[in-house]
Order: sequence, then C-alpha cells, then structure tokens
Amino acid sequence: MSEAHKAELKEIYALLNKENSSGVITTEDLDAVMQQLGRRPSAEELRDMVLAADSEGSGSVDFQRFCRMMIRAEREQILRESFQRFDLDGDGVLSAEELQLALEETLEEEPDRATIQEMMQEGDPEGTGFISCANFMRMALKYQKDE
Ligand SMILES: [Ca+2]
Repeated sequence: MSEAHKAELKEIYALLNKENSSGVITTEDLDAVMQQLGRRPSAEELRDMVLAADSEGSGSVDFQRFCRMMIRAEREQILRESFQRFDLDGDGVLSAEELQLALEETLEEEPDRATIQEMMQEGDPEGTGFISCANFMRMALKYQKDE
C-alpha cells in the first residue's frame, strides 16, 4: 500500500470515528464518510463493507481491520468493473470466448487453450459453460493473494 493511500485511509478512519458516537459502525456512518470523500457506494457495498470490517461482531473496527476492509472493497470494485468490461454481450456471465479476450487484454498475448480450459473449469465448477461474476471475483482474488 502506498503512503498516499495509507494517509487517505487514515483520514477516512478519523472521520468515521468522529461520525460514530455510538461506538458501533453502521452503514449510515460509513455512508456519511464516503459522501464527504465524494464517493457513492451502493447500499449493498456499504453493507458488505460493514460486515467485512466487523466479522467478529464486536461492534468496533480497529484501524488495521479497517484498512483491510477498504483495500478489499476497492479490489472488489475494480474486479467488478473489469468483469463488466469483459462481459462483452452484457449477459452477466463470461463465456470461454469472452474469457479468452479478457486474458488477451490482461496478458497482452494470446493465452493457450489449456490455460483457458483450466480457468473455465475453476471459474465454472457447476459446468454451466459460463463464469459468474462471483466466481470470477473469487478466482481473481485468489490469484492476487498468491502474488
Ligand atoms: Ca457474456
């Protein structure tokens, strides 16, 4: 994480603590902070962020956990946008063909057949012939973790 990014997260965290007089971070608290920063997360994203931040149900969020939550939220946002861009026909799932084009764009070279087949198998465990957004994100987050 860059220093600038860390500073930004610190600022958000400070705002969040100021907003949050009850000692419990709610989606409203988070929404208020995000609005101040000019961001407009959806209700669903806010809920996910609070759930992710307070996974133990303690009702409070420390800075480290808050950073992890924000980084995760940002990564997921980027992946969701990538998925939408890769989903050329906009049917909400990736076909093998769309996956191939996505890989060509990402790797800047033509992926071999085996790689695509492997990824289709991993991203489509039910054998529907398509990769869902949830599976795409799960797969991508796993590869990012391994880096
Ligand atoms: Ca598609």
